[in-house]
Amino acid sequence: MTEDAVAAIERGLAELGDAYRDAFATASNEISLRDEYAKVLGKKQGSLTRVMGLMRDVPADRRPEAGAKVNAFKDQVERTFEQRLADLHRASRDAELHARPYDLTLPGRLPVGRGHLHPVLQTRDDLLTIFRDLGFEVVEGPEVELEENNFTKLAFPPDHPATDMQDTFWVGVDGAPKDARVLLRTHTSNTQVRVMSTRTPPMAVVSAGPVYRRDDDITHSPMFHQIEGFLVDEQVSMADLKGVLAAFAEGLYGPGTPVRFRPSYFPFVEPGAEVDIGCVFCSEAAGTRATCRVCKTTGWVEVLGCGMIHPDVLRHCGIDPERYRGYAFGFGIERIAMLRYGIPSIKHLFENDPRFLAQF
Ligand code: FA5
Repeated sequence: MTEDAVAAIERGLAELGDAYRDAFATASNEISLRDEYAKVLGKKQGSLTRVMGLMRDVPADRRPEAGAKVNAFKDQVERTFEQRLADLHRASRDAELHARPYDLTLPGRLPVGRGHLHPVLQTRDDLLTIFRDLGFEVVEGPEVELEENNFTKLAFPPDHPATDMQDTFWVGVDGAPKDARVLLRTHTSNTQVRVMSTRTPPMAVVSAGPVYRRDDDITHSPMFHQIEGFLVDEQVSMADLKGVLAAFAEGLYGPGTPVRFRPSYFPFVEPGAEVDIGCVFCSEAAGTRATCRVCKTTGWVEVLGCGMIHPDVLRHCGIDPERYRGYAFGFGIERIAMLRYGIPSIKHLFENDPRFLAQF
């Protein structure tokens, strides 16, 4: 029986002979080569695998001799396979290199949809254009800011609720020196401070960009965009501010758009006001006012905060309040975009759903 096992192995190897060489050589691609290889060395059905299975019956003292024969045969098969595989790879690479080249300048066969700016950025650009046309210079400010430029120089008292951990995103405050604490700016008024601290009047500047607050509901988002504008000169009054904001409302919503100022409080302006514009979604004449959800039937929608820059703020920025005065205003771009396009929730603007964004 044991002699038979060795003999059977030898007979098996002899029968296999070198037929595999022809089979490998005639395989014309990698898939058929691998099929041929599996016929010889496949785990279950391979012809050589079956012969190798006979090793189980070879007695220990004859195993080295029988094993050497089997392994030598197997090595030959594997070497031949690897060699052929390398030849096939080289041949297909050569074919690729010598094929007719692709013309990369040809137009694509499928039309590619064109993208466009996000509605918030479209609105931002339109607003900046209005102010640029009114003579304002556009300036950028940082989103990560010192507490000093975001709050202190704007005359926020240290215990103002806006400076709270619950309202503002502070950055690495632990261990920071008290006068160098860093935060994500809560409004674009930081740019007002930066520009006023480095230039001498006159100046008329607008700045737009993202701001951050711990806010989250249907009209409030933790990240939103603001535009800040301000002007400092020797002869400046609320009347100038009113004229600029009326021009802005007309630029945005058309001639004759009504504007109304309501007294309001911001620590960095005196006097301060909030500005409402006439609701563009309803009208008394058309009988739609009584049900308007946008203006809550009042006929007015609040869009921004503004006022005459507080003398303390001018002083903090190195500007003499005896000689100069200024006005400033700031508003949320999302709010304007929502009114402009009739978007009922601020969330739509940040979900990035292409079905929504494609409408603008
Ligand atoms: C300010 O941020 C002042 N810096 C504006 C200002 C500038 C006043 C210069 C005076 C002089 P307020 O916190 O009200 O003010 O924000 C201004 C506008 O930002 C609001 O009218 C609203 O439209 C928008 N806004 C505020 N919080 C959010 C929020 N979480 N999500 C979206 N929009 C917001």
